[in-house]
Parts: sequence; structure tokens; C-alpha cells
Amino acid sequence: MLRVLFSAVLALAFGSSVYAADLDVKVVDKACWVEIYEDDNYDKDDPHLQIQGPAEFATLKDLKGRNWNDDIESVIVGPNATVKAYKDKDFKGTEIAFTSNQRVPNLGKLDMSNEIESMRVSCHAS
Ligand SMILES: [Ca+2]
Ligand SMILES: [Ca+2]
Ligand SMILES: [Ca+2]
Repeated sequence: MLRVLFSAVLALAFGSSVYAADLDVKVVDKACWVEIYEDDNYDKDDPHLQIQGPAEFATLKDLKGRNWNDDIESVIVGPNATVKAYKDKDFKGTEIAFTSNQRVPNLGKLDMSNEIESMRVSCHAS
């Protein structure tokens, strides 16, 4: 009851158009991300990048100005993210799935070192 009244007052105060626009604001899930590393063992001295999800990349040719194709050697997956990665561009070739909170210090153990060329990052509340 109070909530309805509050909404009505807001609508009166700011106009219904502003109130409606406010509902369109996209909420960023701060726990939905994946970190990719050019070297193994999450070496922060070499190029590394955190990608906010949800996102999909048919090629990794230009992620924040760098060509990441066939160059990722370790990954860390955030709590609310899952990742599918592919050996070829356009989500083709061998597919590998990473689960929430997964840490892979050496993709070579999964036969994916310096092989990934496309990727999907999905979000879900944990
Ligand atoms: Ca290094
Ligand atoms: Ca590399
Ligand atoms: Ca490849």
C-alpha cells in the first residue's frame, strides 16, 4: 500500500515519462565476468583482460584494441558467469565449457592453449 502510494507520488513529482525511462536502466551483474590471460598461471605481467558478461565474440581479433585470437593460456571465471570457448571463430571447432568460479591455470592441459578464437559469456545469479 505504502509502495503504491510512493510510486504515485514519484510519478506526480517527476512525470510518468521519466519514471518509465528509469525502469529501462540495465543492471550490470558485477559477478558476471571472465578474466583472460595471454600467459599461463594468470601472469599479470603479460596482457590480461576482464570481460563483463553477458557478451559474445565471434572473433577475439579486437578485444580492447588487442588481438586475442589463439593467444589465451589461462582463465578465471566469475561467480555468476559461465563461458563457452571455441577453437575457431564464429563459435566453431572444438568447444569447451567453463563453469562459475572455475580457474584454469594452464589451458594446455585441456588441449586449448593458444587456440581459442571465439567465446560466449552467459550470466546467471548464483
Ligand atoms: Ca609471462
Ligand atoms: Ca599466449
Ligand atoms: Ca584456433
